[in-house]
Amino acid sequence: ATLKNEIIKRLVEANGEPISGQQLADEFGISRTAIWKHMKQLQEKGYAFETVKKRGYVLTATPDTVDDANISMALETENFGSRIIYEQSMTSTQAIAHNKAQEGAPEGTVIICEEQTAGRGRMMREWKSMKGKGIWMSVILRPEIAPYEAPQFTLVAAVALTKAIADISGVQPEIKWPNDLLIEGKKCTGILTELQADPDRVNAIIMGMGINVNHQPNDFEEEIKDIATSLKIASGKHIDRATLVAKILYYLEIYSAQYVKEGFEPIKSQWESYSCTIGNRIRATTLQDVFIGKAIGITNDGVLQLQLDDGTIKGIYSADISLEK
Ligand code: BTX
Repeated sequence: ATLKNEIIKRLVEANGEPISGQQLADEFGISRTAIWKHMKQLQEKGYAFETVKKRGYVLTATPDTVDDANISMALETENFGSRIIYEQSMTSTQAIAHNKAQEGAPEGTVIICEEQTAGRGRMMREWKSMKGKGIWMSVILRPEIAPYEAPQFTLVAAVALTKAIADISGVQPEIKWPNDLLIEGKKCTGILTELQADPDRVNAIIMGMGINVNHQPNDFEEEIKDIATSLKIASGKHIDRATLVAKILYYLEIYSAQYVKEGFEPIKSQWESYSCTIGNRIRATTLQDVFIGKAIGITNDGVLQLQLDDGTIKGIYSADISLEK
């Protein structure tokens, strides 16, 4: 798979200049027949080439997929995304990422697909993952942190996602604590942070991200059509998903490294500037209780600070929140 990615990358960099099969064969140290076989397989995946007589191949089209070749050619990371596991259909990228992490997959490994048949949110809720329309991916992170710090990674990912989406689509989502991105009050993105840990040490964070990208209003299932939106609906344009994936990995790599080195504080101010939660009166539904009050901030640990009507301040670690009039 990696060699095919390299071939595609080489043809993209050639920028319309034909490259001969012989030249590719020499550069990659394989036979012309082997190159030809790779080209044929790439064509089957939706890549198109023009063959300029005697002079070689020109890449003329890439498929509208999030396959590894498409993502690789847009990558600008040091390490994240150097290993990409891609399939048309998966049960849940999160489930597969858990297995791969257990088997020792390195930091920055990406699991991504066109369609999930059993995508999930928090507390085993369902996450709708329509074929070819969104980004359904999990990234394996291996930060040297204690398990209690892991929830902050949801906030780190939220900042990375917000910046990547704004860069690529031109639309700036708002962060709804803890794990949603909204555009005009509707959900375009959900984040699911899961852990593999010993009592005092994180072995892996499985960072799941679901982004509605090219859905039209009619694409949303009945259950979510009133609460969901997509980047296409918000921006009015078709978004190249592979380019967006590459941008997400770029910011995720930067911000997770910064978090490990400097802690949450430098990222917190960015998080607050994108948040639509802070300053509002909200209802927080935890597993045991409901709290109503004004969200006045998050702590350096990422805990939501809620000022209740009697003036006391309650730290909320995990909850579903909604705006309260
Ligand atoms: P959550 O529990 O905060 O939100 C789940 C809720 O969001 C659902 O109950 C439903 O109301 C609503 N919902 C479901 N699908 C969508 C959608 N496509 N758009 C908007 N709203 C929706 C949020 O959980 C975390 C979701 C993470 C999803 C990623 S996808 C890649 C990875 N693999 C996997 O199985 N999950 C993660």
